[in-house]
Amino acid sequence: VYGGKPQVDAGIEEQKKRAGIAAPAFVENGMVVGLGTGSTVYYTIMELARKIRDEGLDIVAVPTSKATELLAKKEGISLSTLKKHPLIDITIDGADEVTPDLVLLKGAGGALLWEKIVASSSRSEIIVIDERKLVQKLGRTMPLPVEVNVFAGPGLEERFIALGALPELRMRGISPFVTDSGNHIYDLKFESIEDPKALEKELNNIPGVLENGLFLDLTSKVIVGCRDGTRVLEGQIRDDALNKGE
Ligand code: A5P
Repeated sequence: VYGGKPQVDAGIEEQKKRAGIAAPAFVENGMVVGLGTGSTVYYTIMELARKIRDEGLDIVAVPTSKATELLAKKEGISLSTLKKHPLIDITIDGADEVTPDLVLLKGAGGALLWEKIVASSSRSEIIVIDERKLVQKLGRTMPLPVEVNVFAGPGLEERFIALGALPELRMRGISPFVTDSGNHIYDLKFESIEDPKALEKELNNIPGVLENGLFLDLTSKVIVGCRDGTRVLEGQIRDDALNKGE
């Protein structure tokens, strides 16, 4: 399945739905749940809302974007914040690319900063994707989003080029795209990302860069919606590290 070229066909929406609605099976009464952003997690949010209505599931949720906050509110999910709940039991989120060792590229939807903060505050991070998202190496099918402070300006482009990327300021119409925190996003096109760990550090060391879309060592499980059902890729359980405050 890995390495397949992205292709859009009638099966993709169903694959997203299969993955999205499978994830709430890991949610238990009384949990604090991080809610990701995107069209796959949409199905997760709808399924959680259904379980709250029909089965009396009792949770509070911390959203990773204003869009998710609005949807969750509309669906009657009780919301909270990291201020009130700094430790999240389980987060369910989407991704744009996933490698066999569960390293993620995220941020196509522009929510990477809050998503990464919530992921790093979660005991367990479950990723829901359709099978197009499985890749051998990151950066080949999607650019890497980097959230930057507006003040830093286009001077950052030279820094990104020095790292081997072709940077493009994300636009919405004729104006730069603005994130939920009021920042801009550069999409960095690489031929392929050979060393995500080094790149993540190098990018976040550039003054003005707030966060990038590489998610390392954060994923507990990936639920992949496939043509014939779902399959689960297992990662690491983060309970211990978080409990010890490491
Ligand atoms: C949002 O910024 C992203 O990280 C999303 O999680 C990602 O783009 C997945 O979205 P889809 O499920 O819509 O592909």
